[in-house]
Amino acid sequence: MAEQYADPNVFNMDMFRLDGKVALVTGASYGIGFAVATALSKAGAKIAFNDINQEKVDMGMKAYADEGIEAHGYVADVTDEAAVAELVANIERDLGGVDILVNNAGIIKRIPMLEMSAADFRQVVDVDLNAPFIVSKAVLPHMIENGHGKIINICSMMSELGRETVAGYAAAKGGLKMLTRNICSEFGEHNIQCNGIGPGYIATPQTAPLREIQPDGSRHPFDQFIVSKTPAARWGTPVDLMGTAVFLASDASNFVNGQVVYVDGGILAYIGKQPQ
Ligand code: NAP
Ligand code: GCO
Repeated sequence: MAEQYADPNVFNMDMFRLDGKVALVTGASYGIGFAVATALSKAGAKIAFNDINQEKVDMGMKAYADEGIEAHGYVADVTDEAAVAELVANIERDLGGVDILVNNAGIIKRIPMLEMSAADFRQVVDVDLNAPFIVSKAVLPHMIENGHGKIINICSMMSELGRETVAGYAAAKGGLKMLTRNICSEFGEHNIQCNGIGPGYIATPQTAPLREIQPDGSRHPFDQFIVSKTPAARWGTPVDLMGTAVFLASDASNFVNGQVVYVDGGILAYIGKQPQ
């Protein structure tokens, strides 16, 4: 038999399990964050999440309880360094140090660039790029001390492509792809893997304006545009992201680092339907 460089029997499906791990998913009262946290919980992780106000945290806690998940919710603005330090300390007190961080919290402002104020641009970059830096910095010391860690940044198709009206968002998500690569570079030697998930167009409150039914009952033009540009011929749902999140949070991906996995129904690979 040819020399085996590793015993293939080492591989087993428990490598996809997260039992005994503590996961923090930011902005996870609903939407993509809620689905990702639910997936990590189903794989065995203990779940901590935050949102920007108590009302949303309470809403999230009920939603997790309805799924039979014992989540721990905290009020924290991810752009506020002191609030993030307190968040991470409270999680450590309640659950233990964070083993898995999902930087999910995010906002978008759809404004033509010439009408977008610098304050609007800064606010989007603050939440979508500065905050992942802040929260990652807060959890990395424990991961280094523990000798392992997983950071998953929720990037976007806009980490690769631009479009009208999303200058701040595309700049932030492009930067988040490079922050992902930088965390990989700086901490890989500590057995810390930092990867991104790049969702395509996903049906959540964030994209609801792009799917609004028109006054004449027709579908939003952007809705029709996206469906025509996506080989899967549909919008994604948060459920479509759950398997990739578990993979990137688990030991099954310990040699995957600095990558962005696009879960987009093929839209980034497709030039678009030819004119009929
Ligand atoms: P969403 O429905 O707007 O949810 C975003 C979450 O982040 C909300 O819970 C929101 O809380 C929270 N949040 C916003 N600012 C925060 C802050 N400063 N501190 C703490 N929490 C904050 O968005 P989504 O569609 O689920 O998207 C989640 C992530 O996926 C975002 O990073 C988004 O950019 C990214 N993404 C979305 C799509 C898509 O098509 N939906 C595609 C690619 C990437 P509040 O409700 O209290 O504001
Ligand atoms: C938009 C959408 C997109 C999606 C997502 C695509 O206005 O174009 O909100 O930005 O949210 O980021 O990957």
